[in-house]
Formats: sequence, structure tokens, C-alpha cells
Amino acid sequence: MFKKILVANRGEIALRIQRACRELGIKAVMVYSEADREAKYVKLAEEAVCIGPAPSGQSYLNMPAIISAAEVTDAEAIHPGYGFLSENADFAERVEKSGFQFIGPTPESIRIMGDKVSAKQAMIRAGVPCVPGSEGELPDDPVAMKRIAKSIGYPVIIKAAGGGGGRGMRVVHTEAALVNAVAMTKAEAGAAFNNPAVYMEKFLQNPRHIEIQILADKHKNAVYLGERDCSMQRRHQKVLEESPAPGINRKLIERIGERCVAACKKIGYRGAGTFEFLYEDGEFYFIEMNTRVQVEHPVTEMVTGIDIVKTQIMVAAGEKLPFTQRQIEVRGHAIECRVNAEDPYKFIPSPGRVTMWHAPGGPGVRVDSHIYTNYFVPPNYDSMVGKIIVHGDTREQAMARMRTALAETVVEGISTNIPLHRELMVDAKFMDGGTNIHYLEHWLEQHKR
Ligand code: MV4
Repeated sequence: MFKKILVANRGEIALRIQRACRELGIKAVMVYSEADREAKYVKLAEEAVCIGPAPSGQSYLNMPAIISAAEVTDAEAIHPGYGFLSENADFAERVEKSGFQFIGPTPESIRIMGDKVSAKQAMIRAGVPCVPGSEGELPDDPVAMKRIAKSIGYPVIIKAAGGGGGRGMRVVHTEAALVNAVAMTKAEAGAAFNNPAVYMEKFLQNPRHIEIQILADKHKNAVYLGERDCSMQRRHQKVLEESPAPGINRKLIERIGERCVAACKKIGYRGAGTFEFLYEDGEFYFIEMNTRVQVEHPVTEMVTGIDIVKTQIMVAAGEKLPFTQRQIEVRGHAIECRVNAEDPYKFIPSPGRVTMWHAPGGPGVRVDSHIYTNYFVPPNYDSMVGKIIVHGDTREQAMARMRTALAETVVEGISTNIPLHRELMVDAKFMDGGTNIHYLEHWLEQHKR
């Protein structure tokens, strides 16, 4: 096992990784920007290195600064967390070339999944169901393009191979609009991702966003840890997540999970990963794979009892997965509310000094947050300041525990979206379960103030 790991991230996930290291008896080197000097995990750190000024381009995205920090502190591995450099294949490669273990999949796996066309082709080959669409990159020839769209049936969606997470997409409803829409998407993709390649899919009108968590080791073992329903989102930003996904047939989830595991084995995937699916009319359609630990991993940890971050570290060190698929059970129900420093209805960021923070507690309540009373939320980064996660025997109990937890939580000095979460937890449609990816945006439209 590693003796020392460098944590190349900030905020709640830096603290989460530091906690996993402590539990494993590994020393954690924390890196921080000038804006994060006062961070809780820096104060708690045995070792911490400043890697640059506040702007992330000069600190958390600064590859030489991070690799130098690992060198001077004698770390053996680098955990990238999520965001920042976590899905940067060039970074993973530079980490390994410098003699450190990258805690994540191989640069090759990251590269394949980063290109959404090659990711989809890999999944089709591995037997994972995908959205019907162009097989591979869309040709430039208008006749060929129209033929593909016609065979799929309108509406179709044009997506950039270099996009993902909602960037670089355009819906097309008619043949008349097709050729121009493709040209526009290609131009934008060329500018934004330095890759003009696009592909086409059937546009699903009212899907849910369901994702499957997997873990794989370097010995060809892989497992899936059930699913998460991440449909409650606004502008591609998830607001709350839950596991299991309400109302989906367990046998179907098992079949999809097994396909994901088979795909991992086929491509030699290792570490933690997430297969993103759209779910509509009882069918799953793969859209993208994330090659990092995700913000919402705690809901899976709560229902399975498996520590995903610890397991990431163990498998990166070459250990075998300490459980088999048969030993993994989904028990009860978990919900996560993301706490953002923002106006709850206008969504304008609200950085600044937290004059009071009182975290909730009690049975089945977990709080992943780096904030504390008198902490200053810097304006330079993502507005998420923590997550409240609850577990219960049933979805109803989990919701009741979340209502209690949200009622107990006190944040003063900054605005947060907790009032929004309090309203959603008593919303009749949310309480019924199974709302789709458009629900929150429609809800916000109707609850305008
Ligand atoms: C789609 C889709 C409908 N049909 N693909 C947006 C983020 C990226 N991961 C894929 N996205 C979508 N792809 C087809 N063929 C609708 C979306 C989509 C969406 C997906 C998941 C969560 C939120 C979303 C919000 C708007 C659109």
C-alpha cells in the first residue's frame, strides 16, 4: 500500500480523500491555491503545499506545479478527485511518466471515454445498449447525413465528440434545419474542443438520467454498485441524487450492471467509473462514461456500505477488489442534496464569509463539507460547499430524514440553495419518485418569484 498520496483537488472532495487516506494509514499531502490557505483540510494536513494563485488555471490545473509538489513531498500517488485534471489523459500520462501512480484509469481509458464517438463505439462492441444514432462520426456529405437522420427519425440531436456533460449539443427537428445545425455544431466544437467531429443520436424527449457506478481492479475483476438517479438538475448541474432509482425494475438494472462490468473487463478499465444512461419507456441507453469519482458517490456508499474512495486507492496500489458481485447488496435508500453557495431561486453565486455553520446530524445522516463557522467561500471556484446525505430503510424514511436534516442546518453570512431543497423534499411529484430531467426547470418556471 502507498505510504503517501498527494491530493490534487480542493473543497469537500479534498477533505473526503484526506479522510480515506487517514483510515488507510496513508499520509495525505494537500495542495492549495492562495485562495484556499484557510481550508479545513489544509489546517488538518500533516503536509500542505501551495501550488499557485487563486485562478484554477494557475493552481489546480497547473500540471508542473502539482507534479513538483508530489516530487518535493515524496508522494507515491496522486488522487485527482473530480473536475480539474481528473479526466485529463495528458495529466494522467505525465503523472505516470514522472514515476507516480495516477489514482484512476489508464491514460488510454481516459482518452477513449473523453472522445464520445470512440466511447460509444467501445460500448456498442461491448454489448452496452446505446441511443440509436450514427455509427461513429457523422459524415459531411449532406445526402449521407440526411439519410442517417431519416433512418433514426426526427427529432435528432447532434453532439460534439469532444463535448460531454451537456456542452456542444444541438437538437434538430426537421430535415430542412439539419445541414446548417450540423455546420454550426461542428464550428462550435472546433473552437471549444479543438475537435470538429460530431455524431448524431435519436433525441429522447423525456428521459431520466440514471448512472451505474462500477469499480475495477488491475486483475480483471470488476463489479457494479447499483445505480443513481440524477435526473433532478438545472442547466446540466445536478441538484440532488438518489439511490436506488425509484420505480425501475431491479432485474433490468442487474442486466445493465452486468453489461457495464463486461465492458470494463473488455477494455481493461480500472478504478472507479460511472456509466451514464438515459432511461425512457423502460429502456436504458448509454450516453457517456465518467472516468473519475463523482460528486454523488456518497449515495452509493450509503446503500452498499462500500467506501468508493478507499477502494479507488487500494486498487490503484494493485490490490484486488475486496468483494465480489455476490457480496454487494443495495440496502435501503439514500438521497444527497448538494449545498451550493448561491441564491436559491436566481442561482447567482454567493461567495463570502460564513458567519455561522451548523451541520445536521442524527441517525442515517452524513455531511461531506469542508466549511466551518468563519470560513470564507472564495469566489474563484464552483459554488458547491458541501453535501448532505441521508440513508433510510425506505425512500420515505430517507426523505423524512432529509427534511429533518435540512431543518437543522444553519448557514449564515452567505446564501445557499437549502431553501430550494426544503421545498423539493415536500414536493408531491418528487415524493412520488421518477421525475425526469426536465422536471426541475419546469418546476422553477412555475414557482417563479
Ligand atoms: C441526450 C438527450 C436526449 N437525447 N441525448 C446532456 C448532457 C449529456 N451528458 C447528454 N445530454 C443529453 N443527451 C439524446 N440522444 C438529453 C440530454 C440532456 C440531459 C441528459 C442528462 C441530464 C440532463 C440533461 C439535460 C438536458 C439534456
